[in-house]
Amino acid sequence: MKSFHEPPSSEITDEKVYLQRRRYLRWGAAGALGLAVGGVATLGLRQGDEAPQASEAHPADPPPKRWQDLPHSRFSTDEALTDWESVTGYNNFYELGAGKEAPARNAHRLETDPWSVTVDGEAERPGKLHLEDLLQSMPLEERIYRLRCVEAWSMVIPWVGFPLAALLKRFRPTSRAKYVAFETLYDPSRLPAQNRPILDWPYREGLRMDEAMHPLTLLAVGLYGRPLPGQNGAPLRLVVPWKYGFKSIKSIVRIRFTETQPPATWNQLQPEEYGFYANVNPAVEHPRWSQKRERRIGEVFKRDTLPFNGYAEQVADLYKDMDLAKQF
Ligand SMILES: Nc1nc2c(c(=O)[nH]1)N[C@H]1C(S)=C(S)[C@@H](COP(=O)(O)O)O[C@H]1N2
Ligand SMILES: [Mo]
Repeated sequence: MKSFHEPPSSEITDEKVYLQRRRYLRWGAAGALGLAVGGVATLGLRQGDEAPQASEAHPADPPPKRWQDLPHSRFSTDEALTDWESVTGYNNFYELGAGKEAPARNAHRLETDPWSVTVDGEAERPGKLHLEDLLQSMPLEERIYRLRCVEAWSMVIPWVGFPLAALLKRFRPTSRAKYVAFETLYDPSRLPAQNRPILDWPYREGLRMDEAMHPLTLLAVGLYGRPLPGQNGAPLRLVVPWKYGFKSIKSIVRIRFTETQPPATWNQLQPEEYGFYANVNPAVEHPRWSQKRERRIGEVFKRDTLPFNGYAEQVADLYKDMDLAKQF
């Protein structure tokens, strides 16, 4: 078994290249940086990319009875689903280790019972919600969405969840609430890679209020009709299908209404590469790899990337007053 602390170079992901580069810079070995970045860029399909491994994580809990006949959302795509093994075996969840297979391997560490979410900030009725109450009271449905990672791969995932708006309304955001901030659990005993300064923990993300209230914005509690596996962000994660995957923050414990734009982890680390908005956009080049095309996991040939990941008709209006090449 590979040591979780030292992923082999074949598992080094594109997002991770940046982190490595930072480490090199900190050590003053700027020369190695060119090698690391250039090396990966020329490899094309890398080993860790090619054949997602079957998930070694504990099988997800059986679905609760009342999940058996969930309504199917009209917002679903009818594209072919990415298989369960890839959806649960090829992940980005740095708190459970870098490398696509590490999260599944380490997911058993992420104990999620009990779990609660604190909702506060600019709201008339701030409060704390226990996961069980949330699952009982929210209108669960199945929704099939495309997920597009900034690393230029994509999947089609059948989520179980409910619109974020349905939850947010319960807390009565005030007129000062212009943004919504999200935080992942901080607990190195359950998310062991938080013992290392890979990112500025806890992972944070944010949306503008209108984005958060948009009917496409989902809080997912399951996939493939089962509770979310740890590696996919159990027990509760955001899904914003028209944005790059890093906006879809996992294992949420806190939601906060704010007046100003909240800090977001990748955006703070490297704003030229990871915008706050991060709308999928084939016309905005990422400094390290093109966003024009993508590889759908399980397919051989690349496909064209669509503006807003194919959800332009529903969301383009949200940005009509913005220059998306500048405010990316
Ligand atoms: N807390 C947290 N959330 C996260 C990440 C992470 O490392 N930590 N990775 C993001 C990235 S880069 C992507 S592409 C998606 C991947 O979701 P999936 O593994 O369920 O496909 O989760 C996002 N949410
Ligand atoms: Mo990603």
